[in-house]
Amino acid sequence: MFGTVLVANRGEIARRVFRACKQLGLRTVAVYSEADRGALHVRDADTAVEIGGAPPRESYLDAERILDAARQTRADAIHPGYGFLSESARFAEAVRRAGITFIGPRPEAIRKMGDKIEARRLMSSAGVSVLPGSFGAVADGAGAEAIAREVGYPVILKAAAGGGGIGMARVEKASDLAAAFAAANRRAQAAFGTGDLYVERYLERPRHVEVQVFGDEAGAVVHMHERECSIQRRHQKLVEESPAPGLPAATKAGLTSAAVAGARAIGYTNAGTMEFLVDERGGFYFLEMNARLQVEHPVTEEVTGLDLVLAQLHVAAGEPLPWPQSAIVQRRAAIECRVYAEDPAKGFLPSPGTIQTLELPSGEGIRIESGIEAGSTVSVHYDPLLFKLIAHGATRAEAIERLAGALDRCVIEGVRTTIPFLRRVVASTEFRQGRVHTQMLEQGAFNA
Ligand code: MV4
Repeated sequence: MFGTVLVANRGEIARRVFRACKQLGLRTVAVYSEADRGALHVRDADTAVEIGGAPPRESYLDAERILDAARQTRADAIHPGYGFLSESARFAEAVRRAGITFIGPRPEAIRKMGDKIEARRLMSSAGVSVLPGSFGAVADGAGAEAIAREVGYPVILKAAAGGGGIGMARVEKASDLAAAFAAANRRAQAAFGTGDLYVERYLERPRHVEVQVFGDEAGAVVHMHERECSIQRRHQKLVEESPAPGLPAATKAGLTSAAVAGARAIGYTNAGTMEFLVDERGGFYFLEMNARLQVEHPVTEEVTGLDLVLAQLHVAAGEPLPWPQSAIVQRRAAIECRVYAEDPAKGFLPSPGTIQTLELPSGEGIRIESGIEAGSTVSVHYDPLLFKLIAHGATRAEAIERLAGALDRCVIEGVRTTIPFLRRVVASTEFRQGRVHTQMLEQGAFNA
């Protein structure tokens, strides 16, 4: 095991990783921007290095400054958290070249999964079902039209370098394709520096279900069951849970075995997530793979009783996965709510400012992952996630009951938060019946 771990991140995830490091007796290094001088994650670490200005480009996205901090503090390993540089193959490669362990997948795996066309092709070759569509970049509107004629309308144009919903366009009919292609191509070029697009048959009102996978350097790959993540707004997840309510047993079995087959096919190591769309009949289709630890990993931890971050540290140090598949069991139900500094009454407008009052719930079945305290400032420069509230129970009903109680006990003054919205979700009949899909917010399911 390495001696010193630097976390190239901030907020709750930096603190989560430090906690795991401390359990193993590892020395911890924080990096922080000017805006984060007083931040909790800085105080959690044994050593902290200021790396630059508040804008992420000048600090948390600056690979050179982070590597300098790692060399200066003699860090043996870097954990990237999520977001920022976590899925940068170039960063993972630079870390490796500096003789430092990257706590995550190999750069090659990050690169392959970052190219959504390549990911789709590799997963399809591995026997994982994908939606009908193109298996390469389409050259122009006419190329897209030829594919769409085969698979049927509506179709969706997606950016090869996209993911997370950026640069997608739904197209209803052939006469709209040329213009939609030009617009999506231009947007992808501007956002990613490459305009490559591919085409898929569009699936209406799907559920988003993902499978946590884990690989070690000896080639073992296991899954840690699924998470239902359909309650999203503009591709930002708001509520995640496991088990996925009402998922047919055959779908569940198909998803998990596809996820493992897909991860094995690319020699995947460390924590990753295979995302799928699930249709009303239980059919499932590979969407993309996230080559990182995800925000919602605590849901899986509460359900299985495993510690994913500890596992990441062990596996990155070259140790085998400690659990055979048979030891990874969904024993409980867990639900996570993401509390953001956003005003749901104003279209989820960001609400930066200073936290004046902060009272967070605790108790049986309640877990909080927080990056803030009273007096913290919520900067416009970063993701406005304040904390995650995770409830678990023996059953989904028990988890919901605990979650509803915990949401009612949260007191936050100084910024607006998504809590009023989350309370409505948890109180709703649709949610309580487990009848969720990705278009619920657009359809106004949880409006006040
Ligand atoms: C789709 C789709 C329907 N059909 N692909 C959105 C994010 C990106 N990862 C893929 N996304 C979608 N791809 C086909 N062929 C609908 C979505 C989608 C979505 C997916 C998951 C969760 C929420 C979503 C919200 C809107 C659209």
